Amino acid sequence: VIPGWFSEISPMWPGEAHSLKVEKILFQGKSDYQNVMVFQSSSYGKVLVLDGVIQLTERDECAYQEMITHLPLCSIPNPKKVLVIGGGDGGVLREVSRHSSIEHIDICEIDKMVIDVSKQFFPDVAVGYEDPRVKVHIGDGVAFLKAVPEGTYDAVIVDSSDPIGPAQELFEKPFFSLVSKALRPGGVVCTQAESIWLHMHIIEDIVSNCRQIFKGSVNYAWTTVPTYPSGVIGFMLCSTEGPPVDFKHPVNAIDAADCKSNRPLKFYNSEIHAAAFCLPSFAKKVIEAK
Ligand code: AAT
Repeated sequence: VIPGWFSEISPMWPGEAHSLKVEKILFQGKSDYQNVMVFQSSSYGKVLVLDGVIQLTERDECAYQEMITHLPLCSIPNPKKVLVIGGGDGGVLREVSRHSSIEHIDICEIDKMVIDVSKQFFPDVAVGYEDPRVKVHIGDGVAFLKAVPEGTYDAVIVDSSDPIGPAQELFEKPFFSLVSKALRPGGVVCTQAESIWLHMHIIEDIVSNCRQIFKGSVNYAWTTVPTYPSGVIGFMLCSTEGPPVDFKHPVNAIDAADCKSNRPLKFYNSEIHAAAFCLPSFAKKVIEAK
């Protein structure tokens, strides 16, 4: 460990640790679920860390939040009802809000401290909470889904932390089953699905579970996020049986009217949407074989 630097050390990426130079620690706390820390870095702006793992930095959060949101929402016409699981920082809410067809957004985040800290230190991310269509539920995503009537949502976005800690169940088969029941026919889910460089075994399991559960389509997409382990992160995108969804050809492009605020999209566009589904050969072999 280098003095004055934050190093992201975890058994989920043994033998490597990305480091950021720390200017100042702004917050340190312990919630019922995890250690929460915010620091000012010298090159990526403020950084939110949970149990030693980077959740977002001001500089590159756009890549993750825009992709995890618009990959699913631009793949279906007129999304109206959306559920976000995790995502306590509010960034996914901010992105969902851009879609003018949206009528209602539920968010189920387990840790209220993440929401409070984000409102205090990341106002440009937590701005998502200002949308009156948002309804906040504090609790576990699995328990929340158990109480959701069948066919409620057009889309579910699972912005979850890694499967060590409170998010473990969000990577397991029963969870995907609950998600599929909560979706309408032809509804879509997009879940945080780790890195093709580090976690092919986890991805393999997710893909094989999803192929059993989602009778529409099952796809893997990925993007670059420099401060996530290995610099890339992927998403599992699936649809339920019903009107077919072709994720690779977005039908609901975000237009200028959806970015009417002074917050234009920084990362997402229709070309990068289609490109996100192109996989390196080593990953394609495993994912398509499942
Ligand atoms: N948008 C920032 C990225 C995240 S945040 C993940 C969120 O999921 C956290 O706020 C965490 O408290 C919440 N969470 C974890 N488990 C649950 C659960 N069971 N139910 C509801 N919310 C939960 C993801 C960063 C990815 C990091 C990649 N290395």
